[in-house]
Amino acid sequence: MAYHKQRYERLTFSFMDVEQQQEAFARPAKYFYDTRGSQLYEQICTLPEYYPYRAERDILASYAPDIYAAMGHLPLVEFGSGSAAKTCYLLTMYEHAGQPFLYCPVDISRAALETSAQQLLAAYSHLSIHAIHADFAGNPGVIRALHLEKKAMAFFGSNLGNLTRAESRDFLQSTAALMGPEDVFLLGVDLKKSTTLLLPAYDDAQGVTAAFNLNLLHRMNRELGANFHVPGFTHLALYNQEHGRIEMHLRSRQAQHVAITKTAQTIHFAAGETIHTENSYKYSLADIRALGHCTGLTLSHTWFDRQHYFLLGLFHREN
Ligand code: AVI
Repeated sequence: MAYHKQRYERLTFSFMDVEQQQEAFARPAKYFYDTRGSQLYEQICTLPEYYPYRAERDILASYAPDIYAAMGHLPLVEFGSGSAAKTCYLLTMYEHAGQPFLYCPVDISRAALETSAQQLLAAYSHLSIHAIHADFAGNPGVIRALHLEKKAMAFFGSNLGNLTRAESRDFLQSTAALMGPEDVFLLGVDLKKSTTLLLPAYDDAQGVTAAFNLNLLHRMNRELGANFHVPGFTHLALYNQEHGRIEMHLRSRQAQHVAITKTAQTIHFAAGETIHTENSYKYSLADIRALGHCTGLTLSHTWFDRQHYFLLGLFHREN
């Protein structure tokens, strides 16, 4: 893979060539996250119904010393780092150790990488950053550019949940292939639970998740020259028991035609027909252990929030 590099004091940036970035997934979650979609997702994370963000943050806030001790003082690579708000709990442990440390955020948003790098370098005097601007989703191997001998890798936010079971296996398998015997992988996973908790988390009273879902239609109108009449669709969230996943759909209120200029298509929707926009898979502890096992990873440590809504699991490579 070809990378461009820029170096500053304590900060290195690597940019992966855009044409080498893969479009590996059938329903890539990334299309939700244009500027408006990213703002709406930030808002979702503050909603009373959306427990996953708070639950994972609470685990990090409560157990950061234990997690850091189990990981060791290894360079920390984070997939989908965003604002790195939760990662700070771990970075603070590294800083308190009083030794130099390296943080390698990987993100699709260059703006998020630049902003967070500036803030982190100002906050932590022992920190150096090597940021990678890349679409890592289908390809965790983008981090080979870092040439790290040993490393800890982290994937927070239950982002694994937006991949199908097969894609999750591929992601973990590719991650395991990057790991040496002393490397570790810290994974945040949303646990299976009652639908009385799950459904409101994806269909909140203020309608923020609905706006996040409907934003896809605004985006298609803008970027693909589509003519979706957005009020002609409603947000639908359901739990698919068989697959163990929340599904988000957009349901057509009436029979209608939509033209998409860029793809030269006209699509007919029957009344009540839905566009399936997102999956958010939920896992049990046994599912996660099994997923690790079939991808060559052993789950060596687990941490839960007080309500057992969410799990942070630490994996080692199986020998
Ligand atoms: C980013 N991802 C883990 C969120 C989730 O819970 O699946 C995306 C989301 N979709 C609706 N609300 C939040």
